[in-house]
Amino acid sequence: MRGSFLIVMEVTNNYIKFEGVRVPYGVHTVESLNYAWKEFETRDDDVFNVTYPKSGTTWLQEILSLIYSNGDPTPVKTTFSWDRVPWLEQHSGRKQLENRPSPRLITTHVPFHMFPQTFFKTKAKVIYTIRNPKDVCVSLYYFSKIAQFMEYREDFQDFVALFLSEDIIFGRWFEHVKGWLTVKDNPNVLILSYEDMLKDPKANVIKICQFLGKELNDAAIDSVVEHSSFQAMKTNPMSNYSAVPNEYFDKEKGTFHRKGIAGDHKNHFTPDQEVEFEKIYKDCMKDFNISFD
Ligand code: PPS
Repeated sequence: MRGSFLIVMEVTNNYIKFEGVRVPYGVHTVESLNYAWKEFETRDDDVFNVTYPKSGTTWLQEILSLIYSNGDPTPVKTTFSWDRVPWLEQHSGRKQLENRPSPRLITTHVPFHMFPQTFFKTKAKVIYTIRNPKDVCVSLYYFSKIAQFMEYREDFQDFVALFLSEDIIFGRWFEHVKGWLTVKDNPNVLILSYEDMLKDPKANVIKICQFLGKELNDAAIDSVVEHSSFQAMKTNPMSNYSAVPNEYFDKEKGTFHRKGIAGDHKNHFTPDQEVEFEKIYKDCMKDFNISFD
């Protein structure tokens, strides 16, 4: 049951269930989720980078930072991504965002129904990036190995079952994406595709600039593309999470920037799993016209 007056909340193991959505506890609290949803004061020039986990969040953090520095790489080389484009719903959100000068660049994984209520009364903008859910699942599987706050299932088959269940963090991919697609025609919402960004990063940077009303010259656009490339980000300690202590990310078990490609699911899903996943996908997404190469 959902509604603005009823918050269904429960804390078990390392997770909170808030408004029917499970999120890691500690980095998120009931207070921080409530702040994001009910108390956050959206400003007209706020820009939100919204994603389901593992869909291109960090990539967009880099692109937005670079667009707002007119292609100058200094900020991305000197300031951590989480300080440049802070997380709205995390416990640090209020402190990071409240007195921040405009324009604020803000990151969030919250589903549509937990997004700041004040957004809809403003001219603020949302960029929502979508990635093939099978690749999201693979990426999250490897991430759950390194992220100590996530439930890990060694067997990939078991992990797919978790991914398809309501116990997965931030809720199921299908509901998250469908929630955000309800506002796809809002002129203040831009929907991007991770796969399309891989195919043509420059065209996508130009699209983002146009959406944000940012006029960058060609050299600046090239600089945005160059400094937000997978290789540049993988080796940038300000963006690759290598500075996170081992108690949160066990770096012996992998790196945040893993492959950065489309189609890795083909190396992980068995033919039977593919068929099963496609069946669920078709059923859940039947009213939505999105497909992945
Ligand atoms: S998180 O934890 O939700 O913030 O993760 P997120 O940043 O959304 O997703 C991580 C995956 O995105 C890949 N990535 C990139 N791909 C292409 N280009 C760039 N610049 C880039 N930066 C990050 C990252 O490698 C993860 O995907 P996988 O498939 O695991 O490699």
